[in-house]
Amino acid sequence: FDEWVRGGGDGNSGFGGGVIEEVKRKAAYQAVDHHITNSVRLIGIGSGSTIEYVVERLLQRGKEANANFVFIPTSFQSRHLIVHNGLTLGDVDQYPEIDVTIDGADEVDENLNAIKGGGGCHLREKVVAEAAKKFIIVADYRKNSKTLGEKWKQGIPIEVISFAHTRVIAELKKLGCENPTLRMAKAKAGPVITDNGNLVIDAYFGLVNSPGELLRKIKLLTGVVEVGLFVDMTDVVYFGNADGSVSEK
Ligand code: ABF
Repeated sequence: FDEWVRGGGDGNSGFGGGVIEEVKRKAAYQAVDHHITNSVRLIGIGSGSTIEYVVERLLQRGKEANANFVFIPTSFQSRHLIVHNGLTLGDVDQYPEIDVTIDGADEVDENLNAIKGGGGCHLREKVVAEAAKKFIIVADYRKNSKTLGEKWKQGIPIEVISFAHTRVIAELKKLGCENPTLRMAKAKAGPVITDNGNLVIDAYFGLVNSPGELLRKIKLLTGVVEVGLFVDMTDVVYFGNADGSVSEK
């Protein structure tokens, strides 16, 4: 993998050694082993660092075994991962209905609702997740919580058009978010720009007891393109636990 792909997409963790990486790898491998079988053909590939282990597992099967699959990306990073590793690239325009999508997450609650978009890719991730008959999340134990907002304190990622970002920030305050923040690039030279040419606001609402309700309110704000709340979408989550085991939720 190129170095930028290793760290790319997630913005919160890197590709390397250590317990976290090991359990991310185990969760990803299990998801692949259980769901990428000969009965599927069209596969959505999410973004972030855990997804790299999904691709790693697929590559272990060899070229021939992957020849019948078509992979649909959810971001620039994910597209690069598919192409760079010689997998067959598809497009959601070609395949608006796909078999299975595997993606990472920033936090998952007890009802399998998720916060996504720490890497700024949640718009395309949601399109490809919705296109799939089965949507699977792979993550490590740090993302496993009872209620959203318990562990992911950076806020709910909200993709907005540039023209409306100050207006949306004002409206998010009215909805109860104290400090909605325009996401800046690491070098602080300017804002993060998504694959779609938009901006991202991170809005922390504390514990989110009704994610569906909050999603609807934010989505109705003019200028909002997509919200990183994935509600009632996930079929199964594979968590890599601190003790090295993998649990299905
Ligand atoms: C994507 O990458 C995102 O929706 C989420 O923000 C992030 C998770 O990354 P990682 O697997 O690196 O924790 O799935």
